[in-house]
Amino acid sequence: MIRKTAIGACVLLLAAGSGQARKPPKIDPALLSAPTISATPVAVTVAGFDRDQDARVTRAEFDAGLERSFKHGDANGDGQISLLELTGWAQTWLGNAGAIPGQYDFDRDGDDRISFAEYKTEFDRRFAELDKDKDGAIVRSELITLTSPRFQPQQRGTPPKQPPAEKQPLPEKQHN
Ligand SMILES: [Ca+2]
Ligand SMILES: [Ca+2]
Ligand SMILES: [Ca+2]
Repeated sequence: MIRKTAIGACVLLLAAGSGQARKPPKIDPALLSAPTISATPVAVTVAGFDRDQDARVTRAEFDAGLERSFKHGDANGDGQISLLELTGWAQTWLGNAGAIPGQYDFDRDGDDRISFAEYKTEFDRRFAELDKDKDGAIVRSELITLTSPRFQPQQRGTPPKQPPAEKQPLPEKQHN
């Protein structure tokens, strides 16, 4: 009697388990086609330059932020950010030692040191790029990045537009 009940319970558990496996959670197609909202490391840095916390970085706040972050990055205070100092600067201000902008963005004269002029040149370029409406201030909508989904959800019954890559003729194997 007891044994029978135990077996019955096992069967029920198995049934419940397999039932769950057959039904994957439904994914809202709207979520798959929605753009991904993100912020680049430099956008995070620029957002941090907002001194009066009105979520708007003015040119004056930007310039002050440049001086502050440069001085912070120049750990030994010799007026230059060395490559070693740049690693610490990137880790602190960009959130990762390998983030962009890096050595090759800043060091225009290739002397393995970043002067304040070089630092400002790169950040000035970034300011112009970020300030999309050219009003001289950077708001949050100018700091975020919208990325379109890489894979659009396919409509039912629509065949893929391109054949799989392995079935496409390779250019180097074509004969003229
Ligand atoms: Ca230094
Ligand atoms: Ca340099
Ligand atoms: Ca703006």
